[in-house]
Amino acid sequence: MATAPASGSHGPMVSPRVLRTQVGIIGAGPAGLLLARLLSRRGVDAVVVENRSRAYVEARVRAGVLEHSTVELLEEAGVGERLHREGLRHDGVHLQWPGERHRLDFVDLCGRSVWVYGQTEVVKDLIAARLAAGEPLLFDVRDTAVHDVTGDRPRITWTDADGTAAELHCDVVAGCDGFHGVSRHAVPAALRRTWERTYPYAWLGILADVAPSTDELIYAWHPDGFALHSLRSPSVSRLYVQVDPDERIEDWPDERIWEALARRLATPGWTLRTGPVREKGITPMRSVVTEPMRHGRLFLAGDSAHIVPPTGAKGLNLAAADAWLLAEALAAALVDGDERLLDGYGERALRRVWRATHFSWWMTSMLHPATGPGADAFDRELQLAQLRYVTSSRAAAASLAENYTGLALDR
Ligand code: RFL
Ligand code: PHB
Repeated sequence: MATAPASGSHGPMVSPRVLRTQVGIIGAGPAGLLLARLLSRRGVDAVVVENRSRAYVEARVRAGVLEHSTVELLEEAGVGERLHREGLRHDGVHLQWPGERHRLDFVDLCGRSVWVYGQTEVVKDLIAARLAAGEPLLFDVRDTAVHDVTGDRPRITWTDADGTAAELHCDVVAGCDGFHGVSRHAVPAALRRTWERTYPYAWLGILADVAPSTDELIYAWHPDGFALHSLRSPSVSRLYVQVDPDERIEDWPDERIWEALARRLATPGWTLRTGPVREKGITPMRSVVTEPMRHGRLFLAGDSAHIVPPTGAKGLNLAAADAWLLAEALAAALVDGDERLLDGYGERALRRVWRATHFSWWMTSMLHPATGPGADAFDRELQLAQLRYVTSSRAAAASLAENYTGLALDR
């Protein structure tokens, strides 16, 4: 079924442009773009509306680690080619604290790997594939709003970049508009339940034009605060340091960031290469889960329903898993007329979300010492005891490896 203007194109000036599709998707982040692609492969039409420009969403630096099953999903979506050419398979990570660096070998521990391939690249590939297929994807829309989701004919309205009002009639609305989007608020507050944990620290992240000083990620505990050495390519490094949540980026000139990284990542016989900083920013750390993920004919996916702190590298992967679950359920409902998967969507998605929420909280709690006058010596010793355990017990290491590389999608 082609997505086409339904009416209104010859109406008076005040008439909105009216469109019709099966699934109206709000947000062109990983969740919305992947959902659209998986639906298209299953013969279901969608229109994607995004309030930012294409250039903006393609440049927004965020996650970098893809679980095994996310890679498989991207292959299924027909965008695995560049990922396999330019992405870097990682078979393990390093965990360290002052004086000690230990490698966890994921392949040995659980038979799986992860891939380092930036979210920016995933998003670029998905956008290119959608546009090449001639499928609707509208950027720069304003005033997106969701209507009538508890009836049979939900709608999305917005204002196009040229100022034209537009209205999309659909069978189902997918709210993939991230944590600051509008979709979640279409679930009445009285029906919504939110679980939230705000952590007393943030990550200051940089993207630097310098060859990574490591082949695999290094997660470092240090009394000054956590540090992470990640990468994007053989010539681009991505690094983070724990800072107070109220720190201002202006107070962190590049030299100060490199000094903090060098001190926290220091290990005998190893040096940190430094280089020009291309991008830097501070990200607060929080866990949020909202329920329900379905309200009538509105379905939430990705950050619109849940946020995890980045320590477990789960945010993008959860968004991808939601997109898969929702695509399967929508195809069953809209192609085969079987609504059972759709009815179970929220429960299935939330089971995985809570597992990832626990893992992300656990990694975060193990690796971030309280700093400053309130620092608790007891907590620090517990963190170090946990790090020693996870790097010396095969059972503990295997548990970390299994969670980090990700559960199979149907679990
Ligand atoms: P996204 O990527 O936020 O995409 C949502 C899209 O919806 C658009 N949008 C709207 N469109 C139309 N109308 C509206 N009213 C709209 N409101 C919003 C937005 O412009 C955007 O394009 O959510 P999605 O698809 O669920 O994907 C989730 C991931 O992006 C996210 O989980 C991760 O990137 C989280 N995250 C990180 N995860 C990691 O695993 N490692 C990281 O290093 C990492 N860094 C980050 C992050 C998230 C950040 N946020 C949300 C501020 C750094 C940051 C800064
Ligand atoms: C990243 O490369 O941006 C990255 C890697 C691992 C994390 C978080 C972020 O846990």
